[in-house]
Amino acid sequence: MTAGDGGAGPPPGLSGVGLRIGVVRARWNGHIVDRLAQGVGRGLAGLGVDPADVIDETVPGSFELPMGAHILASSGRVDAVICLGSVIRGETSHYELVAGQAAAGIQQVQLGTGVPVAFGILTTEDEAQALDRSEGPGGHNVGEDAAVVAVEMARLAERHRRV
Ligand code: DLZ
Repeated sequence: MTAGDGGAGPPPGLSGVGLRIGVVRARWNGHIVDRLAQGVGRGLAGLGVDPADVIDETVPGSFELPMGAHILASSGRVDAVICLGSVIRGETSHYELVAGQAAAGIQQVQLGTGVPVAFGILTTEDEAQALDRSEGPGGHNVGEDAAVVAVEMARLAERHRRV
């Protein structure tokens, strides 16, 4: 998260060392989602998450992201899940349905399972906006933001877990 994008940035000292993170990627608009996944990789690595602790899965489209997240979140194998997708209004006849159901489903999964699920889905007017929000190193990449969210929320859950 960078200044000016509305994000507050990671809390000081945030560390992902030892966390296991699930990443669910939609194959629809795969060229955009690949860029988001690269951002996730950079974000998690920057916080010390071991790549061997990242479980990667794909689903057909953003509509299936909540189900993919639910499968990983309820597996007991991950501390948080990151969902990655791209829904482009100009190219999607039922944009509101796909984007809305993905968002509502993801919230339902994290509240239902207690495992944090980060929303890394771009919902844009056109492809140019999607490219702009999934930039390479040094640029703004929503995948990188989602990595920080996943680690921060996993740590929050960990601090309040009943033993
Ligand atoms: C069908 C569809 C459409 C039109 N657009 C998108 C999109 O922009 N982004 C996305 O991730 N998925 C899209 N899909 C696919 C749906 O998410 C879903 O995979 C199918 O409707 C099958 O359930």
